[in-house]
Amino acid sequence: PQRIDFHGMPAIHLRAPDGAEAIVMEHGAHIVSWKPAGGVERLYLSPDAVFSEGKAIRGGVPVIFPQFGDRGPLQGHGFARNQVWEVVASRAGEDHAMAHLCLRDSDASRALWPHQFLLELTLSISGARLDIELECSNPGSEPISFMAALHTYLAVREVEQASLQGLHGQRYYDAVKKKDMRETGTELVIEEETDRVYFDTRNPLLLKEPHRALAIQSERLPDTVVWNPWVERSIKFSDFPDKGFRHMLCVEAATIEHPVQLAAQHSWWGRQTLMAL
Ligand code: TA6
Repeated sequence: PQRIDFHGMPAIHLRAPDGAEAIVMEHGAHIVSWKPAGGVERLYLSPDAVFSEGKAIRGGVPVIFPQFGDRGPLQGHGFARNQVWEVVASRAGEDHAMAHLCLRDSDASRALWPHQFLLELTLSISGARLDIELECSNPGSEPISFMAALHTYLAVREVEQASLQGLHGQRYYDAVKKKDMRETGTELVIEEETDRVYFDTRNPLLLKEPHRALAIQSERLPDTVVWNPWVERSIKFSDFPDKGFRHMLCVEAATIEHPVQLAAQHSWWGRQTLMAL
């Protein structure tokens, strides 16, 4: 692993012996690039993303903690994505490369959220696979409660030619229509603004595109958010090109409906795995 400068900020470039690559930033423990072995970039990073202290990066894998969106009193999606994490370890093994970063409560975090915590992100790449594990420990003497998400922006060649399978029959909240719904289709094709939280999803998902696919699995992150801002929302983002929505789809592994209740001196973890097919 190599320390690099990525748009003016410190990052780690991981390279597995099989050629798989990823870049993770200290800012937010934000994964901004992943190329499976022998493959092309599979994460979407906005070409207009802003890299600046305290600001969220548009694209890659923002770590959402301790609040999802505006479902609470904190700033949108919490603060973990806007703070500088510490690199605990990074190494390449015989068949993989990994990095481990952590974020502890600080004066800045306690001013926003008055709790002790230790958040850890471990990413590991090997061949066609990316594993992202988020762990939270409660070193304090009081229970804590939080939501979390890996807000993964997947790269697609043309969103209307992509379909997401595995959500059939799932209950979801449609944040565009502001309604509780149930998925009736066997595959989801994005043809309009889409912002949904699917609850208690159990199946692996498959993002299919002409000539390629991506398997998406999660463990202990039971909800799945599917987001594409489409035409009008995209125009409102200054850090996102007007046509950027054509080349991304967020498929996020999250725990939103039932926030994690973490007793003092306990820890929790959740994981998202992507596998290029
Ligand atoms: O995960 C979907 C979502 O919550 C959307 O509602 C949308 O606003 C998006 O995340 C991006 O949020 P951000 O705070 O990064 O602009």
